[in-house]
Amino acid sequence: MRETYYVTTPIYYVNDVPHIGHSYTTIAADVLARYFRAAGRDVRFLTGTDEHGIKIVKAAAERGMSPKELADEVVVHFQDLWADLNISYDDFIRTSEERHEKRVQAMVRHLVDRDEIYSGRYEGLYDESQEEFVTESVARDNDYKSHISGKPLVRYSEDAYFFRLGKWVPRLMEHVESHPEFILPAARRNEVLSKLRQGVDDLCISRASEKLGGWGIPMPNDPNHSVYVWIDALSNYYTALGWPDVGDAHDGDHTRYWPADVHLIGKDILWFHAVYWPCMLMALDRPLPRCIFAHGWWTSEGKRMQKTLGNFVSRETIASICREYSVDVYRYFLMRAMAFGADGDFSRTALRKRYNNELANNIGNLLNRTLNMIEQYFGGKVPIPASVGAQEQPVLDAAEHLRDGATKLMEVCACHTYLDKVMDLVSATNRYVDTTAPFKLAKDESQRERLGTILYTCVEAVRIVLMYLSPLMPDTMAAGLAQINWKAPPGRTIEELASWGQLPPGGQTQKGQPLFPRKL
Ligand code: ME8
Repeated sequence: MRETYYVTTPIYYVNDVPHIGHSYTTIAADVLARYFRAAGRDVRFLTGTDEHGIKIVKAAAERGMSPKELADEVVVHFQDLWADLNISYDDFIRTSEERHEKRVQAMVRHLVDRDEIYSGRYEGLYDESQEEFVTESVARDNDYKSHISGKPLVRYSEDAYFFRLGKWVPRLMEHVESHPEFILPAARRNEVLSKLRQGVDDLCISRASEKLGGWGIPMPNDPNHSVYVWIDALSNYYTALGWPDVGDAHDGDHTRYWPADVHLIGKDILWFHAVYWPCMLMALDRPLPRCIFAHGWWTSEGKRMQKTLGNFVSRETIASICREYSVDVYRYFLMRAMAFGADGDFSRTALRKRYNNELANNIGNLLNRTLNMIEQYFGGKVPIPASVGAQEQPVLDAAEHLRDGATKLMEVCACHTYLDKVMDLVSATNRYVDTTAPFKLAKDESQRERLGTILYTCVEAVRIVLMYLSPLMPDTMAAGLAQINWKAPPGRTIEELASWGQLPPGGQTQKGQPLFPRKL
């Protein structure tokens, strides 16, 4: 098994404040990071902000600020939200930082030296809201509007530099075809492949600096031009690790963490990640990331999120959900409500329903009734189990399936299937309580040993459930694990800790506040 795990989120534009979409990718990355830390890997988790480009220049001008002032103001919203949502990133990169700018220049310099870049003239259309060059035919199909924002495309005509993208496409296709996990989910991979088969032009990778008011990273071979914002942005995944070496304090980490294990992104930015970025890396003779995973988009209350529709899940909405439920419940809902990779809908009603059904009735209730019975029948001490039999088997099997599959599932970002397995164990244990009816056995003193086995089985299953839910709901699960008096011996992996029977009998349980009080 690999020792390290490197996961990244997109770096977010600072033209506007964060919303549910940003929080989704970041929470998913955090869940993966926390899982792999628990699995014993040396994790590097990177997020940050994308601060150059015309979109930021225009947003700043509208607010009467310089781009740098706008970035400095908005970056705080992202950092605060990540602190609120308990995001355990290791590094936060801003593309306006010197450590990044110097390395982008060094990278572009390598490309120039390798004759991967040539000068020419760009005559065509540009989608300023997506920072994307658009071909005439695609523009026509979309009525000369952005396919994402619907804003009119802008015509550019200027001298520019081009990257020999087309030259690398055959090799990229070979790589995509021979590495089924390079682009996930599979449906997205097929979309990329079919678009690649239609042929790809070289990529314009610069913009006249004056058009950007000088805001951007100067091309190292021609300071009158700035590096195209997507080239600048994609590089962050590598520059944050200190590549290329430029002789400053940040040199070095890349040898340990590169190639990235997964770039988590939304489906709208797959093409940049699955085509431009790997082709650049091939041109630089660097290893490719192992996986690019494109998740789906949230609608809200059944409609596309729009500020004017009043259904925008803003930072304020997120804060109010966290106040009403908790940060952990918000994290859980996002990861549970839509299969990772598919689209899904956010609604307060769906959130309440899932909260009551799954968290309050299933998980919280299982913990509560287990602790109640241990308290009532064993003075709160974890009972000693006798031998397990056929009735226990479905619970043990569910725990084993979970333990067996967890890492493999997380390696392909199948967070929803991972959660299904946790919920299978919860259901198996709730069914077990119903069929073994410990509250009836408790009335018969001769069944005391059996009662001990049943309650041990319950509390042990609860322990494993809480451990596997910890990457999603770290604080709440820590509170639950304290209630059953679980103290994990240090230095052991989740897989080791989740093998059956690790909870020592005799420990004093401590029934506390319900983890998930029912909401009316
Ligand atoms: O694209 N549901 O930044 P960004 C789910 N700077 N995800 C959503 C969403 C929704 N409704 N709306 C947006 C950029 N997103 C670039 C990235 S990376 C080198 C540069 C997601 O701030 C979207 O899919 O516009 C994207 O992954 C992310 O928010 C960042 O968007």
